[in-house]
Amino acid sequence: MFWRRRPRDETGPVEAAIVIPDDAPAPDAESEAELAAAAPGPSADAASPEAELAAATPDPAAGERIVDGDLAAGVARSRGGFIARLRGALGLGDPDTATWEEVEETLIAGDVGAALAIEIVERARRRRHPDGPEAAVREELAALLAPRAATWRFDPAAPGAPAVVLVVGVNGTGKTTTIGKIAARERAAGRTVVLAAGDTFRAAAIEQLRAWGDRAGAPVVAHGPGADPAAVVYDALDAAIARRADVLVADTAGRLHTKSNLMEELAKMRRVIDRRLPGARPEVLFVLDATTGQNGLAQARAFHDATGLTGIVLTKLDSTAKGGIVFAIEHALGVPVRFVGVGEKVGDLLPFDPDAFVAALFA
Ligand SMILES: Nc1nc2c(ncn2[C@@H]2O[C@H](COP(=O)(O)OP(=O)(O)OP(=O)(O)O)[C@@H](O)[C@H]2O)c(=O)[nH]1
Ligand SMILES: [Mg+2]
Repeated sequence: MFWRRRPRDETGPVEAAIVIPDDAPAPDAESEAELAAAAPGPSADAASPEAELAAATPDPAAGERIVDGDLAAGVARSRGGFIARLRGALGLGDPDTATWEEVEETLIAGDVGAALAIEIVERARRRRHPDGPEAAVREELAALLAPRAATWRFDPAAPGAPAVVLVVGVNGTGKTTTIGKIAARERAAGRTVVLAAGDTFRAAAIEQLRAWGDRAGAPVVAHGPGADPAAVVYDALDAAIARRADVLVADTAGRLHTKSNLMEELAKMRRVIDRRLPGARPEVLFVLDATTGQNGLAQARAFHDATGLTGIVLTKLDSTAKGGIVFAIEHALGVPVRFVGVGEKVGDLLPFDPDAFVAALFA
């Protein structure tokens, strides 16, 4: 293994790239001995490259200032789409059966899902809300989203260890972009971040992550294309621990949920984390493209079964008029939506706030 330090850029933070050659040993999570053999060595003495990298860790206060994206603008299409139709139906006075049927159809068209739409309408009808039927539907929708602490952040995976975040999902949903945005957010909040280039299918995927890492001031641990992703995660974990990083975020290949071997690869990454940090509780974020519709639920269930999801990121909310998938996915999985993506800019990943979301939809 060798370490390469990028030259200091006068305008940006120090950027350190950790490069591991293609022929680096790949740990097989089945064997402790193999894992130990693949480890880059636990401690950093003063003269080691690890120590040099630690000294080069960017100033925690030097993270790029990011401007938060606009939630109201991000849900404008949904507000003008299925929510506008719903309000149009309910705004005509005392709703009759036909009106409630239209509300149900509108919710289904907005990707809330048929079973859930029927439940919402039944409950809203029964309520006879003093502020009218629209308020009843709005409150029923809001009630589907579990309350969460506004102060939520990634927890250390184990005491004294970095938070470990695995980002999973099918092709093109926005995983790598989301990781870049998360890295920038964490850095802007003064935390240090290491990224793991666990999508080894394409060289371009590694380069894409490096570009985000450079921008955020987060070193990227990468092996060559085709390398074992679990080995990349293992090395990245070691680097993050040695550097006392606050957060390690691992990219993974976009993969079809029907391919069980690929699911097994994700499970192997989890085993590697658990062996390196016994009892670790990694955050497993499932990235769902909001424009996918109800098919996204099947994807999410398959990933949940394989890896045990702990959070959901709903991307491209800005590109859909059917934001009802937010309600559907939380209800179906019992896993919280943690972030929503409302655009391609670095600040366009917003921590999910249910009340603000519902208010923006009905604004
Ligand atoms: N409009 C919009 N575009 C987004 C958002 N998030 C990601 N994208 C775009 O979606 C496209 C795919 O993003 P990637 O991050 O490469 O997706 P990925 O899941 O890593 O893709 P693979 O690695 O190929 O599986 C890019 O063009 C992103 O800019 C979002 O919230 N809104
Ligand atoms: Mg990617």
